[in-house]
Amino acid sequence: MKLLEFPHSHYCEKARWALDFKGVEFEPTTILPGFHMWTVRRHAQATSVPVLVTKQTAVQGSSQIIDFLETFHPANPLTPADDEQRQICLKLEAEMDTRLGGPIRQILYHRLLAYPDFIRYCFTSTLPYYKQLVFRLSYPLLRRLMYKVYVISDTSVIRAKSDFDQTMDELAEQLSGRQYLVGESFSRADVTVSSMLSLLVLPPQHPLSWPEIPDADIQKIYDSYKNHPVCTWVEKMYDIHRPPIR
Ligand SMILES: N[C@@H](CCC(=O)N[C@@H](CS)C(=O)NCC(=O)O)C(=O)O
Repeated sequence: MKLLEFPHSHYCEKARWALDFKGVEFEPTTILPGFHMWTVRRHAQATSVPVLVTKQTAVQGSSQIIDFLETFHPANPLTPADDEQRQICLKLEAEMDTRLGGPIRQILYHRLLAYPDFIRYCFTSTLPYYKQLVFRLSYPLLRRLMYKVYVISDTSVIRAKSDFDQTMDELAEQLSGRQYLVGESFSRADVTVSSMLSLLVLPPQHPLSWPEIPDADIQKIYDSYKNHPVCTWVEKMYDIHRPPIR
C-alpha cells in the first residue's frame, strides 16, 4: 500500500507513525504541492494528505487511517480497549489535531514561506530534480495560496500563537507526573500530540532530516520551547515509541 504524503507534514507523520508502530509495510509517496489536488482527488473527496491507498480502498485523514489500521491490522493497538478511556482518547486526538496542528502550521508558515529553498526542501527533497524544478517555477503562486489558506493575516497569527501557548500549558499540566496522556499505555492521543509537535521539536527519528531554520524570529520560538515539559515529553515519546527510520 501507498501513503500519499508531504514529507514534513505533521498529519502525515501521525499516519506514518501509526503504520510504523503497527509494523505495516507501506510505500511513502511524496506528491507535488499544488498538483497534488489532481492526484489526491483520484482517490478521495477532499484534496488533503495523508491518504492511504490500498488495492481495495483509499482512506483520507490521519485519524481515519488509524481507525482503518485498528480494524485491519489490530496488532499493537493504539486505541484504549476501555470504553471511557477510548472516548477520552478520541476526543483528545480530535482536539489536538485542531488546537496544535492548525496553529503550529500557521505560526511557522507565517515567516517560513518567505524562504523558498527551505520550503522546497520540506516538500520536494525526496522527489526527482525535474519535479523540484516545477516546484521552483510554481512557488510564487503556491506561496500566495498557502498564505491565504494557512496563515490568513498577521492578527490571526498572533491569536494562533496565544492559543498554541495556552494549549501547551494545559498539556503540561495534564502530563505532569504521568507517562502517557490516557491511561497507562501509549495511545493515538500520544501519537497525535507528538506528531503535531514534530514541527517544533524536530526529532532525529523523523523520516525527514530537517534543514537549518532560516529565520531568526522562528528560531526564537524554537529556542523558547526547547525546554518546555511537553517538548521534552515528545522527545521521550520519539525515543521510546518511534521505530527506527526505514
Ligand atoms: N485533518 C486532516 C488534516 C490534513 C491536512 O491539513 N493536510 C494538509 C498538509 S499538512 C494538506 O494536505 N493540505 C493541502 C490540501 O488540503 O489540499 C488529517 O488529519 O489528515
